Amino acid sequence: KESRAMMFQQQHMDPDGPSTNSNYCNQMMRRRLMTEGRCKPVNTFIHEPLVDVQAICLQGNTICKNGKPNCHKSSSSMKITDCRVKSSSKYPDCDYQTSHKERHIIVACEGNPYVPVHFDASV
Ligand code: PAP
Repeated sequence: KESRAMMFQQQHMDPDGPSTNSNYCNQMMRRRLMTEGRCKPVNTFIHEPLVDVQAICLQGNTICKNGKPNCHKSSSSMKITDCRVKSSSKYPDCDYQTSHKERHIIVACEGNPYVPVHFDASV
């Protein structure tokens, strides 16, 4: 089984992106294997260097949406792309709306080293 930290990178890291392309989410959600078995309803890609995203684990501590205390909010805003499945989307043809944004992000961190394992929110 892949580690949670590797899974976070597979699902959320795209430092060199995004291509200026309204098909970004359709391509990336498939390429990163989030359209296997079901269309993952929402997912965010982060377009910043991995080291900058890992550093969020040392930044402002905050409560996660599930009530756990291991979330951290980025002190800087970051380039992200939100992918949200369209209501008209029918598996296996997963069809996403692509929204490029610049926001502070909140991630959950775990382990030693203490690294991101879950994307909680953008604010
Ligand atoms: P996501 O990043 O797309 O939200 P999600 O599956 O919600 O992915 O979370 C990834 C992992 O972070 C989960 O572990 P699992 O893959 O073994 O199921 C989840 O349990 C874990 N995790 C750790 N801390 C938290 C937290 N505070 N809130 C949510 N998930 C957390």
